[in-house]
Amino acid sequence: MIKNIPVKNQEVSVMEKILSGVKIECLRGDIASQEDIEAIVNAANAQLRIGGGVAGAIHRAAGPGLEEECLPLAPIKPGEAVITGAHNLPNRYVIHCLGPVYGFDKPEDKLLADCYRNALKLAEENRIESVAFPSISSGAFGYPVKEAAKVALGTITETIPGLSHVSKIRFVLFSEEDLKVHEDILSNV
Ligand code: AR6
Repeated sequence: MIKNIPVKNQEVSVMEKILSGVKIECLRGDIASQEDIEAIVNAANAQLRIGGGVAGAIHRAAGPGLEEECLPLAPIKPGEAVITGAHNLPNRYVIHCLGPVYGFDKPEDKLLADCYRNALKLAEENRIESVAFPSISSGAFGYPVKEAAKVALGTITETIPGLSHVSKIRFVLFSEEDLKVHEDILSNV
């Protein structure tokens, strides 16, 4: 189902599907501007420092306190996730995941699936109700977006029957093409 929701006072078109009582949404936007979401997920680097892409957008919006909180938690390995506060972001938490570098960290599909599983595990442990993910690894880390989306949505579909706190999972895609890829896969789940 496609409907319009307000994000930052603008109407945004969002595809949604309910699976095992959990609402899964796909929309085009900026992960650092998801005001109605409790935890956003960072496509982090191993050192949990400000970087480019998602990590740059999140750290810039959060302010330097986020990097200070992150430093004692670093380094993390591909597939791992850690949780911090959200500082100046409009959310309560940031869950930082290190995705695999495509063609280098192997097996990349398992490591990418681990990111989604571990992020949702942390969300459950912290009684978080809504989580927004970017497309982890599909930028600087080179994972083809369609393959990454299959792993992401497949892992989430497998994981949601065991969730008791998370009731909304949002994919925030940066480009219209990436949004279409996710919508196509979600409509076939
Ligand atoms: N909101 C939503 N999606 C975004 C945003 C944004 N603000 N910015 C980029 N994307 P990437 P990775 C999309 O490179 O591949 C960093 O430098 C982007 O188009 O952020 O896991 C870190 O420091 C792509 O589809 O993450 C790491 O070193 C997706 O988000 C490294 O890059 C992921 O792109 C992590 O690489």
